[in-house]
Amino acid sequence: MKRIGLLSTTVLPFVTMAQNPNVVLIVADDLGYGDISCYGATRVSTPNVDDLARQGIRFTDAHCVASTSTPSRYGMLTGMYPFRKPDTNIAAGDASMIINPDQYTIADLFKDNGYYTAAIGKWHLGLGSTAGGQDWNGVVDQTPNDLGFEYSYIMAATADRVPCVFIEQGRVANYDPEAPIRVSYQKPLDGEVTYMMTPESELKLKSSHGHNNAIVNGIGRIGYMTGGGKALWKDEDIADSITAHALQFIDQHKDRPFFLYLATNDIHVPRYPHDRFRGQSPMGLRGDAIAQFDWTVGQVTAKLKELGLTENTMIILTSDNGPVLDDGYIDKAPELAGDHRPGGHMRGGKYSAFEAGSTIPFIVSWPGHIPQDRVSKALFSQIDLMGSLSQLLKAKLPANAGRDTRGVLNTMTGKGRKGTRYNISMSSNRSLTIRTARWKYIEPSPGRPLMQSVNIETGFTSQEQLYDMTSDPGETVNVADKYPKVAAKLKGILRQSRNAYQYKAR
Ligand code: NG6
Ligand code: CA
Repeated sequence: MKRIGLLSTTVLPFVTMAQNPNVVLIVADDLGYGDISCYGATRVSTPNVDDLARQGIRFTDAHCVASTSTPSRYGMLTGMYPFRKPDTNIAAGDASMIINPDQYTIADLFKDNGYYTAAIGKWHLGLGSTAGGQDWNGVVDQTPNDLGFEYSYIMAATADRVPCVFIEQGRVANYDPEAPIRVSYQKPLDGEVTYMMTPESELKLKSSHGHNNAIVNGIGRIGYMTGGGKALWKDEDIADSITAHALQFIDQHKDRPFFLYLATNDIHVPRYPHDRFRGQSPMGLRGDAIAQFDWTVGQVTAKLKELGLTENTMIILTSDNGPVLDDGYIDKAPELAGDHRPGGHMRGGKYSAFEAGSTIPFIVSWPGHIPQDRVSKALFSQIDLMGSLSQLLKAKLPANAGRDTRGVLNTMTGKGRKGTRYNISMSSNRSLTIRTARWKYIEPSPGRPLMQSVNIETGFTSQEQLYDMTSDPGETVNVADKYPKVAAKLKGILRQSRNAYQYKAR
C-alpha cells in the first residue's frame, strides 16, 4: 500500500494547486554536456533546446547520480542514491521492477498534490514483480502506475533490449494476438531467427560489440524475443511515437496541473532516427538523433504555447548520463564526430568516474517566473530534484521519503547560488565519486583505466584521486597527495553516506 494517508491531510486546497505550474521533466538518454549548441556544440544545431535556455537558466555544473541509466534514473525519481540498493545496475529488459511500489517517488509527490502524472518513453527500471516472469501477452503486474504515474507509455528498458514494444498502462500497445510475445535473456527461443543467422544484406545497422541476440527491424538486440507482430516498434518511428503520446497527454490534461516525465529514447543506441532528420548534421546518425531530440523538445514547447500554457509550465531538461560514441553499433559516430566533443571540456564519458560521466546538460525554464537567459555555475544534483520540486509545491515529503534529497529550489529558479552541497555519483563498476563546488574525489576501485569497447577512460585505479575543479576541470592533475586533508574529508563523507542506511523493503 502507498503511504498517502499522511499526505492527503496536508494536500493544498484546489485554488492554490491551480496556481502551481505544470512540470515537464525531459530526460534525454546519453546526451552529453557538449552535445547541444547552447553548451558549445557547433557540428549540430539544437535551436529548440537553445530557446529553452534563453527562456530560463542553463546550469554548467549539474550532475546525475550515476554514469549509466538505471541507477541514474533510480536516484532522480526516488531521491535516494542508487548505491543503497544492490540491484540498480543497468537493467535487462526482463528485470523486475527496481523501485519498490512502497517507495515514494517524484510522481507520488505530484500525484499527492493534485497533479495528473505520466511517464512516457524510456523506462529502464524493471517491470513486474518477478524477473523473467512478466506476462507480455496480458497485464504486467508492476509498472510505473504502481509508482505514482497515472498514465504510462513506455519502453521496458532501452531500444537495444527486448522486448521491442511499447507498454501502455501495463499492456503491450497495439498488441497483436496473432503474434504472441516470448522473451528470454538466457537463450534463443524455439524457432527464433537471431542476429547471427541474418544475412548482412538484411541488416539496417551492424553491431560493433554485443547486440547480437534477437533481430528486430533489421537491428540486433540484447536478449532474445519472438512474436510481437504489429506491436513491434520501428526504430525510425520511436521518437514520433513518444512525442505523439506526450502531446496527447498534454492536450488531455491541459485543464489541471500535470507532471510529465518525458524520457526520450534519443540519443541512445541503436541510433536510427527518422528519414526527415537524416543529414541534419555532418555527424551521421548520432548527430541526426540529437536533431531528432531537439525536434521533440520543440513539439512540446509548441504544444504548450498553442494551449496557452507556456507561462504556467516549468520545463526541466536534462540527460541520464554522459555521452558515448560507439556504444555497440557501427553507426560511424566516432569517425564522423570530427572536433565535436560530446563531453565538452571534460574527461571520460558514459560509464566513467570522470566528470563527463555525470556532468549533464540541465536547463530550467518557467517563463515569467524565473530569470531568462541566465547561466548558473552552481553545483546542482538530480538527487535534489525531488526535494526542490516539493518546495515548489509547498508540500512536505512523507517521513523516510527521498532520504538523500535536499531542497534547493532557490538555486533551481535563479534566486540563490548555493546549490547542492555535494553530489555522489556511481560509476559502472559501482565505485563512487563525490563532487563539491571545488573538489572532485574518486575512490580507488578495481577495473581497467580504459573501457576499450567504447573507448572511454573509466577513471578506475587503485589510487585515490582528487582534482581541483576550479583550476583543473579536465581532471588532469591528481592532487590527492597535495591536499590529503581534503581527500580524507571527502572519503569520510562517502564512508558516512554509505553507512548511513541501505534501502530495505518495508
Ligand atoms: C551496455 C550496452 C550498451 C547500452 C548500455 C546501457 C552492450 C555491449 N552494451 O551493456 O549498448 O545499452 O548497456 O546504456 O550490450 S544505458 O544508457 O541505458 O545505461
Ligand atoms: Ca543512458
